[in-house]
Amino acid sequence: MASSWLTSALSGASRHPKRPEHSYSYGTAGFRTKADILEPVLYRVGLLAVLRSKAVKGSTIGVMITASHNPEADNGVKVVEPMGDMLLAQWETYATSLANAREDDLESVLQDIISKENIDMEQSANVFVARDTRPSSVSLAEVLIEGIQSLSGQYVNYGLLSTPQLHYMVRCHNTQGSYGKSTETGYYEKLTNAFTKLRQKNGGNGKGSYSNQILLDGANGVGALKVEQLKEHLKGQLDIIVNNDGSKGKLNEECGADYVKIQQRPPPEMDVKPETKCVSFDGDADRIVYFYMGKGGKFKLLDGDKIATLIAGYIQELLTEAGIQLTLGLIQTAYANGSSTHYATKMLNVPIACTRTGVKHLHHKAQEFEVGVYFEANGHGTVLFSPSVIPKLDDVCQDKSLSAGKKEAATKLRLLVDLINETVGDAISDLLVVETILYQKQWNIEEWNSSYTDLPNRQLKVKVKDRAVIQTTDAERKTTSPAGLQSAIDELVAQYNKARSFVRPSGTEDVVRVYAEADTQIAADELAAKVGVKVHELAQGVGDPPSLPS
Ligand code: G16
Repeated sequence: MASSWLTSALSGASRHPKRPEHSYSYGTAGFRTKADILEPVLYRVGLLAVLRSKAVKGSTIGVMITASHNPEADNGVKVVEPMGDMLLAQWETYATSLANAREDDLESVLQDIISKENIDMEQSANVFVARDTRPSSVSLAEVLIEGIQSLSGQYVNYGLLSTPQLHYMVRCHNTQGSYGKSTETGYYEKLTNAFTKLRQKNGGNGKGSYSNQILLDGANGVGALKVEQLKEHLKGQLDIIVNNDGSKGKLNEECGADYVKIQQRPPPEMDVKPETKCVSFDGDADRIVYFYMGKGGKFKLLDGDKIATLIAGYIQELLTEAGIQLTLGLIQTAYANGSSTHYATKMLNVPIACTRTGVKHLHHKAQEFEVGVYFEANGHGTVLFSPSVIPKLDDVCQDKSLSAGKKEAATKLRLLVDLINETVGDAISDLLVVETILYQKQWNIEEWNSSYTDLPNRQLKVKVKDRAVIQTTDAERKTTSPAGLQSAIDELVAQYNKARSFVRPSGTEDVVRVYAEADTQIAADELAAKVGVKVHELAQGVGDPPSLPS
């Protein structure tokens, strides 16, 4: 006779049947597809989250319902590990098997996970649930909860949160508050306390051209709502004006960090005056880019690479001032602008590592350093501090034999650790970190931008019949399939100066992404377009070949 948990799980699954024509994959950042085919996936992720919680002896697991930068009609789901990081690779495989299991195979897939992971089904389980502002997220959360309850899991539904806030809550809860209070207020308090103290320490002599005014593009998403709450805790230290706050426009439509980065222009809804410091979040507020309109109305983007080098440079300065030796590394992907890599290695002397796209890959690589700064060019990133760092900082802060300057630098670093959400890239935390550094340097956005000049670049999307035909190697910098594509890219790249180009299948959208950079914008655009046409030709393109944004 089937156990009661199994009967309950299977009967729930029959209420949310999976259609044979749909297949799902736990991709770059969880499951992500059209919202209207996600119901069976959400139910099964509910089951998975309970199993994962039981497998880690009842520690709390997080589940975030969001499709982040994707259009409003899409949705998705990401699972958060007990320390707030991303789901283990082995469990991604289980998630994909569960999501794709036929009704009559579900029992064996569940039993297989339970036996491989040696899960005690009597163990209690706890799941934190949150969602973004997509209309579909409400009903998908209900289905997820049904899945959790069918395996008798406990849950807390936080409703609307940014993705990084959920990651933070999960970690706080599992570490009994040593990382902070596992409430939304606790999150704002932790960040703004550290921000305020750093601002006091940094003094800000007011002699530079730093401005505390920020024009924010909230992508019509959850970040816009959360920034309004943040402002209450900041008590006027930053003057943030929120645009695209969700009151009229659609989520990520002609707005948001991805739009600004790919289109290389401000959202049309924003009235951007020259030199005004602007910031763009994505739909679930785990990405941030800065931008402004420079001289002659030229759009200037300060993306994840500029943020990463600013932060890495600041940490390095503080380490030097404090006389502390730690291994500091910067993790990037193939999308990192060649100038940023050059600046980090030659000017900052910070070693670089390159991984595949997906913050989960960067996060793991960053753990190899005592201080690992990781950012994707799209604005997704954070800093990780190894467990040995805080005691080292505390030793310097308390050592009476050391100079006041050294202790002060170590104290600032200690506060910076509290200002950073280490669990995952966090637009709100990253904003506060950037503003801290700019304030200390008394820089305006133009001064920050002048640290190095990006090589002109262009990204395009190509629709193909099956994007899985594109296979890559060398951290996605080269293709191994389809035959002839890499040699065609090499030949095209050779025709331009300082040029580089690569293509890869997206893990969040049904497209192939093309990246090109070169010494001029015209050359980068031309190269991207030519590579896009090659992809279209060799990988069974659908519709017209790609064209440049008008
Ligand atoms: C997600 C991932 C990022 C990745 C992005 C695009 O971001 O978390 O690491 O860079 O997708 O991935 P791809 O090029 O494979 O589509 P988000 O902000 O959408 O969750």
